Amino acid sequence: MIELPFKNKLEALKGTTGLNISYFPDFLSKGKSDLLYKKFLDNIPWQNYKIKIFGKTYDQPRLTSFHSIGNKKYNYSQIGIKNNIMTKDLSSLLNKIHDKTDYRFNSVLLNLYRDGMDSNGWHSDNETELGEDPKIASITLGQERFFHIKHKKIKHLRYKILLKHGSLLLMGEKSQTEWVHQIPKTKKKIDPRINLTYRYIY
Ligand SMILES: O=C(O)CCC(=O)C(=O)O
Repeated sequence: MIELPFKNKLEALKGTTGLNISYFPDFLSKGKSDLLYKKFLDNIPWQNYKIKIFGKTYDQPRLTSFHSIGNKKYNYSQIGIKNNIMTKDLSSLLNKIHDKTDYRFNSVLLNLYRDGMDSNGWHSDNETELGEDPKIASITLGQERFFHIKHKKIKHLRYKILLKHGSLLLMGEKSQTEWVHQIPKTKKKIDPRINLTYRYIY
């Protein structure tokens, strides 16, 4: 697996791999990132949803919370996720993302990875309500963790990026239709990480 950014030239990869992502390591200042991390840790209504795999029920290996403008329904992983309001902090991050890209978003799914055993398995964000070619804006706060991305069909196209505190990762065209991503577990003793994935729900 090749670690990105590869000499900081993510753009150069587009032509060869078709991987349409952009990474902004310093999207938020250290002060703002520290503040939001603490606020979200204390105030987001984190919930541990259950998932069914082959008929058996398990706790999801992370806590989550979904927020949207205008009470959008999201059938995320079929876990019956509750809709919460878009708070001031979540909206101001949304505006900051909109300043950086032409992609548009109206909702956000937050994940709290409590330790290295919390994770997010290989998947793409491709629920019907996200439309035909979903784009995702992903902000990391707290512990840096590796993000893996691999092509669904071309085996050697596998990359990883260490997502920094205060960073933004934009996943563009075809990133969900042709690629899958994950946050793997780690045995290292690590701090919690909060991730916000902004999405557009139709
Ligand atoms: O935590 C991350 O960076 C990725 C989150 C993710 O893949 C998801 O919520 O679908």
